[in-house]
Amino acid sequence: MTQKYAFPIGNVAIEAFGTQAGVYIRIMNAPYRLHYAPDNASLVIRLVLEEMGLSFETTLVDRRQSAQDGPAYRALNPNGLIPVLETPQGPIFETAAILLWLADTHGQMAPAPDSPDRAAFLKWLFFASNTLHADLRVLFYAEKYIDTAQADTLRHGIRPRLRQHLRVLNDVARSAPDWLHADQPSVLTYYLACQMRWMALYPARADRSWYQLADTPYLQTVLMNLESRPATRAAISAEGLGITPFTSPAYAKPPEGSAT
Ligand SMILES: N[C@@H](CCC(=O)N[C@@H](CS)C(=O)NCC(=O)O)C(=O)O
Repeated sequence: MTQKYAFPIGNVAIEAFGTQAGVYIRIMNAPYRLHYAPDNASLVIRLVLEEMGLSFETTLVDRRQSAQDGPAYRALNPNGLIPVLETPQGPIFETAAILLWLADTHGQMAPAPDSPDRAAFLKWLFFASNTLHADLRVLFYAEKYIDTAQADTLRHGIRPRLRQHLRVLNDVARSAPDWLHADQPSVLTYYLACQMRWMALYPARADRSWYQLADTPYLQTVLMNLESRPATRAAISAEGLGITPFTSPAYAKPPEGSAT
């Protein structure tokens, strides 16, 4: 018989299947369900699930209908942001939290908690999330942070910060730690690769000449190597990303849904 997985719905922990009244349970055929929109932050999670060889289902969040703002999605993530990964421990949101949880749960793609490399890995994972990704959101969604008339000024101001973040990360890649190495991907590698892809593409009608992959040659090598991996090929096919999604990205032509 095919294995079934019991999922709590909402941010509720359960001790054992069926033991608590009032907890809604969804029965699924895979241990994970990724709520995704093409070429959104959910792409990082898809790549990592594929790279770890984990079985998962997907549910499209229809951005054309602003489904991320609707009550069903907000029950999973009250912040209305993509992605969410439903797990047997409940839904997880925040990209870096999902990545760290997957790495620790499956003992893959990150230094283990007792590894001497753990501290260095964690500080750069958090930098990628708290600083790089947060600044990228200012670039992509400037109108959420300031009056529309000033949005371009804000975008102009954030670009030098992003370039500086990339310079620093390129220096880390030059020292080639196991968790940012061209030969073997970590969760952080895929997170950075996706963020660099988005810098090259979004926002669609803004100046993007400030971003040149060749300015960060050590990161460029890391990204190039990711493109030949089966996990990347699977994501290309699922989300219509084109053949060089990290080093020479094109807008997604997804089989379902839309990026914005
Ligand atoms: N801090 C969040 C950011 C996620 C995020 O920015 N998601 C975007 C898609 S790539 C989103 O949901 N945008 C819709 C919105 O801001 O309304 C995370 O790391 O998961």
